[in-house]
Amino acid sequence: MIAFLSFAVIVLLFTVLVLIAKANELANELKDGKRDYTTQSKINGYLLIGFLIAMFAGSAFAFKQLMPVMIPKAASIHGAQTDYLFNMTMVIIGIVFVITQVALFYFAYRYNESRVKEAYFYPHNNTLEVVWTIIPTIVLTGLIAMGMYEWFSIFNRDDRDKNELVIEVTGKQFNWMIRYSGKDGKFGERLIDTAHVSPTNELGINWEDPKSHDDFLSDKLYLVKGKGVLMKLGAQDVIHSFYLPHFRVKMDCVPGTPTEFYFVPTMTTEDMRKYLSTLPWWQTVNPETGQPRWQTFKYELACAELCGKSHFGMEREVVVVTQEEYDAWLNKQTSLYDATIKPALTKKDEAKDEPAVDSTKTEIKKPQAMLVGKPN
Ligand SMILES: [Cu+2]
Repeated sequence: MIAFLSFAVIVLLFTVLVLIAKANELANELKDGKRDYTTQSKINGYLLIGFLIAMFAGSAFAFKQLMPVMIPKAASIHGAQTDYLFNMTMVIIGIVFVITQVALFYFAYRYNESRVKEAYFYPHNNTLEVVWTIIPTIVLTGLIAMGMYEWFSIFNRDDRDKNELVIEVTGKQFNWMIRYSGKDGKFGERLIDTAHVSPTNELGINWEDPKSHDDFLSDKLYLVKGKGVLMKLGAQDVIHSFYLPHFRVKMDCVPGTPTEFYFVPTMTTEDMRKYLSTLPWWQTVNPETGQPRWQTFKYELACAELCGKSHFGMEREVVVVTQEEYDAWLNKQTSLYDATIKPALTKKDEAKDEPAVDSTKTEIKKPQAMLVGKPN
């Protein structure tokens, strides 16, 4: 409400100012009998130059202030190439932007009416037309070609690590379900039907499939440095977007349409912290933790699709470790089947009179922490 009222006040003030200026103009016209734009043109000319200077000074200031807090260098192989493309595009369009804006504002100032300088009338020049059509065409085609080459190399299946790690991530309002295939490296079957999907088995895992017995859910996304990882992505309700900013990974998670993204992390969380400890902003103390910022740095997984009211809470920590650390972590995980289904089956078996258990319909409480992430 306050925002709306503030906006209304600004609009009304602006309208009043415009009307006063208009009335003033009409009064002058009535007094002199003719319109005189000279003074207005002079003021406008200086305002335009002022705006040009303020725009570039403001941009330079914003760059200086914000560059140190921007996301650090890419922690994946393709990410470095993506950054290179991004920076090159920024430099090229930046140069064009500066030249065109300076020319636009300077000419508006230089040829304003008060200076009584008549602009040279130059309606057409074929050579000029050809030059300023061909040069941007070549540059843009080059940029698009490089972008396409990069896109196809990211999605090229032949270049992939043969021992890639496969992780299944399913987005839902408002959480991520991260499933690992366990020690056998194979995911248990999922059956998306009313017999299998239930509040206690949201992914619809078929417990009769032995491959599902070592699958586990993790509240953090564990990755291995230097090892290719294939993210198998999906969504349960609306479109979400799997976003790993530090790895330059972003892919939509679409209900009913599986998507995937393959990449290779190049820095462990510790490597990144070590790198950040060399940068001035990251050395400053975070008042919330009392520690230098680099010490508490964490990679993150976020949802980049505005998917509902708690969209902001769809955040998970990403941990990149070495293969040995990953193996140790893997050994500590308890499979979903062992943690929830097996104890229930044993319990039912003990009560001999009970009818046989249909494991797919068994209603068992899962540890809440495994499914419900706490928004940080
Ligand atoms: Cu989302």
